[in-house]
Amino acid sequence: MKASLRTVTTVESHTEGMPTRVVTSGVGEIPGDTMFARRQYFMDHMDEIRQWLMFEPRGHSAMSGAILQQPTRKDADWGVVYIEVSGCLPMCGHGTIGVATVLVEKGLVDVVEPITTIRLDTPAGLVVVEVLVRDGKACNVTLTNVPSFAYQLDQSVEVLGIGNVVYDMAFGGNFYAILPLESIGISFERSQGQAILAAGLAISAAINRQNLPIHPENSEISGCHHIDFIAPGENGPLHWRNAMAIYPGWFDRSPCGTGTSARLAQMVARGQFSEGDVLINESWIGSQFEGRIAGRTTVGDLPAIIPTITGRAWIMGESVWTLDPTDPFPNGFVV
Ligand code: PYC
Repeated sequence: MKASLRTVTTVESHTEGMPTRVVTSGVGEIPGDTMFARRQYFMDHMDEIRQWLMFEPRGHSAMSGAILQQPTRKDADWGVVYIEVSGCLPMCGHGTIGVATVLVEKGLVDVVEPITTIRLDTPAGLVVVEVLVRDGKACNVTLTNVPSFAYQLDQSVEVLGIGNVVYDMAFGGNFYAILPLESIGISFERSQGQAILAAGLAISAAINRQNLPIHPENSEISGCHHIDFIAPGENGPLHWRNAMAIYPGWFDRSPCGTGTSARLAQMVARGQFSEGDVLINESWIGSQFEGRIAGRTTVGDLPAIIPTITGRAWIMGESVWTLDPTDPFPNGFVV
């Protein structure tokens, strides 16, 4: 047997269609006193591990994952560093639902039925999840996300090849530009996928050049790489579909947890959503999350909500990844 430079184990899950490769061993403790610092260290010094596990041939153009860590804070059960093909997000909703499902179904937390509460130390702050468990199975996960807020409404940028584009900017753990897909003259159809992704990339480049969003309390969180193209659903005013176009050019297969949080904050700011309402947010592939408001707060000077997102994840298998020293693609590749 050939010597391996690295070996990691993962549990493979998907959240409403979107993969979360949960790294359960092999990475070790990432240096850093907070999960935000660990994420930064990982990006600066260990990014080849992300590339190895996310890029082809081990991953694909929409691959996503999470590295389990011991928490850096006493009030948390587990720490998480999110990884994906585009980089390391401070917070990821579908990833959190995948992680919680893995922690319960693999016995990595004390499981209490019917509700197991898990406190996760994420780079964006403490995220509490409640897992509905029946006979050891995680039936669904409700995460209480970080404070989410409408950052700027009715913004506009000039976009090469499209013209003037009007959007709202909101934060739900990442920044999201939200706009009706029909406002750029494209219909919500699978056949339009490439046109939507191209428009998303052009709009996010224009926003980051002309109107860069910066988190009011953490200037290290800035920029918008997620464009939330929305379209009405068929079941009333609180049912919406979304084509979530993400840099460098892929759709979230799930309805996007942090995107749903941002959307809730934007709807609240527009007076379209309030306590007691339930947003049904439907993904590009037709899977759904439910979004609710659990409370209100402020971020900097901005009114904010505490959103909850409910969705489901499934474990698909487990892997042991090794790296053959003669493998010509130790960091994978992107085509
Ligand atoms: O669920 O928050 C999310 C997410 C972000 C990017 C892909 N999924």
